[in-house]
Amino acid sequence: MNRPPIHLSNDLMTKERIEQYWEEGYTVIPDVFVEAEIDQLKRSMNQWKFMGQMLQRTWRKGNTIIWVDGKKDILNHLDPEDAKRFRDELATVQPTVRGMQWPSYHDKVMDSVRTDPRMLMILEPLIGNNIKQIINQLHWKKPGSKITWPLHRDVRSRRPAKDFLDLYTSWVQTGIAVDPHMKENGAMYLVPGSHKDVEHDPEDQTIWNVQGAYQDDPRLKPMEMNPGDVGLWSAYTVHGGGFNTCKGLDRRLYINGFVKAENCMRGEWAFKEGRTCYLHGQQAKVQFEDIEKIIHGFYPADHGINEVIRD
Ligand SMILES: O=C(O)CCC(=O)C(=O)O
Repeated sequence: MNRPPIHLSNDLMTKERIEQYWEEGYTVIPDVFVEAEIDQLKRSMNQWKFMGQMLQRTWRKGNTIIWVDGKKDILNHLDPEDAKRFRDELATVQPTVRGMQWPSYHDKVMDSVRTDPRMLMILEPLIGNNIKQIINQLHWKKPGSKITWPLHRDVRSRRPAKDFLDLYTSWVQTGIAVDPHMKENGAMYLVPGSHKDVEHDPEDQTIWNVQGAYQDDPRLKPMEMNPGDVGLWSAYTVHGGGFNTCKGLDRRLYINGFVKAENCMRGEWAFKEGRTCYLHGQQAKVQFEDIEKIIHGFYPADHGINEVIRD
């Protein structure tokens, strides 16, 4: 399988981690962000969650969207077997803030973390130093909620495929653990080596949603992390999120998806020749196709728009 040579390792992205990323489809870099930074992220995430709670339903302005799931949405986002299991339990569920995209246009803490020089140290050995970003995303998993992400490959969300050249070697997804990221509070699970199980054909929809095919795979394991650790996975690595069965501990994750700029026709700049690019001015086309037409904030459902969750 095609991959760049290992020549730029550093103390965060060691040779072993670069090797693990390409061989197993993931790696975890411990202790990238320190407690003070994680506290700032927690505060920001709490504010965005309160905003979602006030909005009560999924709301969008430009690339920024807050996903608030009602009962029907929660059921739709579950694996069909789980949807059957939880139907009664969900009868009285309140709207639940599941996630958000592009807080960084409006949040200095989020914008600084996505473009932090440590992120470049992690990314550069994999995709170079001219980097754009497609995913800037927050995930919450409220204790006891039925929020989950059935097993899938992120290639499903890199649309249209023609705008992403050589996706496998050009794309890296990163997740910063904000809370302890453990099995009990709904850690992301992944299947090491699953990026090598299939041809890298972005149009092959049979490899996108694979809960049934992989839920009993002996390789499946939680990507356990401490707050401040950064996990990486590829567009073809099977992964998804478990349930948060804790009573009190949330599971907050800050996800940033980066792409080699020359191989992508979309996205916001993160690093240009190694220099940080903060968000500024008009928003770029990322995943919202009407970015140039609709500039005001709106509830998509009121306009008959069914917002598909991207990852
Ligand atoms: O938040 C999680 O647990 C899962 C996230 C995920 O599967 C994704 O972003 O693709």
